[in-house]
Amino acid sequence: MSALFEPLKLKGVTLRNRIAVPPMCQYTAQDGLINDWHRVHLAGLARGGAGLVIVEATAVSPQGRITPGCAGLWTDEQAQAFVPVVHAIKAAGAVPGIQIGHAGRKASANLPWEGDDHMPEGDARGWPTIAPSAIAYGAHLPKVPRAMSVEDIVRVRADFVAAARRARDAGFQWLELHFAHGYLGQSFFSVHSNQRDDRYGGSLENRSRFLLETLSAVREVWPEQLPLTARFGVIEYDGRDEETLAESIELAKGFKQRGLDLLNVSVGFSTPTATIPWAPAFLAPIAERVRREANIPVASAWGIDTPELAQRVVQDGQLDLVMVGRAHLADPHWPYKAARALGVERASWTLPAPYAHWLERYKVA
Ligand code: FNR
Ligand code: 531
Repeated sequence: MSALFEPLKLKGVTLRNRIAVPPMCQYTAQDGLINDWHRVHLAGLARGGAGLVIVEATAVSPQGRITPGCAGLWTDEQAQAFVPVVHAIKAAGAVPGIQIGHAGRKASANLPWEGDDHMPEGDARGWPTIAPSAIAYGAHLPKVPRAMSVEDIVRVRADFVAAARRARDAGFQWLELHFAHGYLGQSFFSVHSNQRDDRYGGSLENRSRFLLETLSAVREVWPEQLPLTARFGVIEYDGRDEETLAESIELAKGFKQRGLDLLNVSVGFSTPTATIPWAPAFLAPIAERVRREANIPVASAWGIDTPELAQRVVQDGQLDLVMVGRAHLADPHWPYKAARALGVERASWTLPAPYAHWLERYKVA
């Protein structure tokens, strides 16, 4: 049996295999409202056989979007627009997930193919940004954010809770808090971006506070039997990796104590001066260390795009769940082809019966 095609049971949800489509922004929403493209994009990916499809980073408030084209869950209308997406993903046999987040000091940016940079001051499409401290990310994101007051922190936490409620009511069965990639959650944890001198800054405990309080608040409204997860950057590649990893593992333990069911291990992306050692599955050994030391199920991504590599990282006990991103954009049938490449007898697990019957029976593919 192939480890990659073993089901994964987490709380009351069972994924048909260890392959997930990670959240991938489509930058095509209007005022946070998704449209037919999102439905085509996500249903198509779900039909390929993945066990889990996670909808892109969806903002908990207008100000929390990365770009004007990002999806949102701050209104009931926006939540309603996701219902057909949930149904389509389920109809394809995958579990519907969604990632909710706030972009913090990386918000108010152009679309990637229009510069991937902060919109200039005065540009009507942009908006003022907020963050733990009035420190800009730098490079292509030079805007200096306003330092958040405690009232701001309380409001944003409430926005996460409201978005989680909407995701629940829309029928999503997997929730991922976006605490990674230099956005608001990550920026509270990183000393690159958080130099507050109140209870939300300074010590590890204080820099963890926003993330732990937000997780606890969301846990109260997210159904106990549905997986509550978070994506978090455990390493920055900024020359202080050992210290950052040790702190991140302490945070992961705190996440677990407060009801996190799985950690999606990623990179911090808190500073433009990082030297990231890009390579296929470069994060898998890091994720394995978090999995072992924090004793929590982990997922991860980054260049895991061949069946053999995806199989290996699961078989070797590094990941419980593999996030296959760009390879899915290139080929929505990636899981089905992986099943055939790995000789998984019941490839039909990853295909709707009408497809499997004719493909398996007549071996046309
Ligand atoms: C991403 N990624 C991403 N990550 C995340 O946590 N939330 C998001 O909304 C997005 N959006 C996004 C859009 C696009 C177009 C790409 C290519 C990537 C990162 C993504 O989830 C994944 O971690 C990376 O792409 C690395 O995995 P692959 O692509 O090497 O398999
Ligand atoms: C990060 C990324 C870097 C390099 C290659 C692929 C992806 N992502 C982060 C995304 C936005 C797009 C870039 C989010 O987390 C929203």
